[in-house]
Amino acid sequence: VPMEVARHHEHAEPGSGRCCSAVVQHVAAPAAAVWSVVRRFDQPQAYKRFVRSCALLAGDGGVGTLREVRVVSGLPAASSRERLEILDDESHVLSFRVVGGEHRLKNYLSVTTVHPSPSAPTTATVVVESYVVDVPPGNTPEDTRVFVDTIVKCNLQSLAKTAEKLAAGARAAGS
Ligand code: A8S
Repeated sequence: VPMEVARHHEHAEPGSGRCCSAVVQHVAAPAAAVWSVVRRFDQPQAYKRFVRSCALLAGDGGVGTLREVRVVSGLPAASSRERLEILDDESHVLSFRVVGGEHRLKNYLSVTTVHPSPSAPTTATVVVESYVVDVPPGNTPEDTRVFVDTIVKCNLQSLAKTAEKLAAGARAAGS
């Protein structure tokens, strides 16, 4: 991982009872198309399949915005309250923190970065998402990592599909 990328994903050394991981996703669309989907903190349902609905409780999509996400049934969760911590349109960095809700992922913090692919910088993108979270009582760090990695991988695969469709539409329209 280039230094440039690693810099944004250096979470403070997780103490005991915390765990962290990172997921990488390749996308066959330009970084601008991917970022246009990621940056919409008010619309996580545009690509996160576990999100049933999202309402803003404060803010208008900038840093400090608070959202309440309701999740689909079948998960050990009902809702999540999340605060936007970083939204950097130049470096393509978004970070949010979970500040409440009915679920087991206490103190979840994630950072997502969007990079032009080194092999095809104008047409392909690499997305890196890292997180740190408390290990829920009764779970192991490994259990927790498997659970969260699964959700993040699903989200990033769906992000890739969404951005690829968006880019294909833009090409067809001749823009
Ligand atoms: C994200 C990432 C995660 C979301 C988790 C890990 C969550 O929304 C779901 C199930 C839970 O048990 C926790 O970027 C929580 O959204 C799908 C409600 C936080």
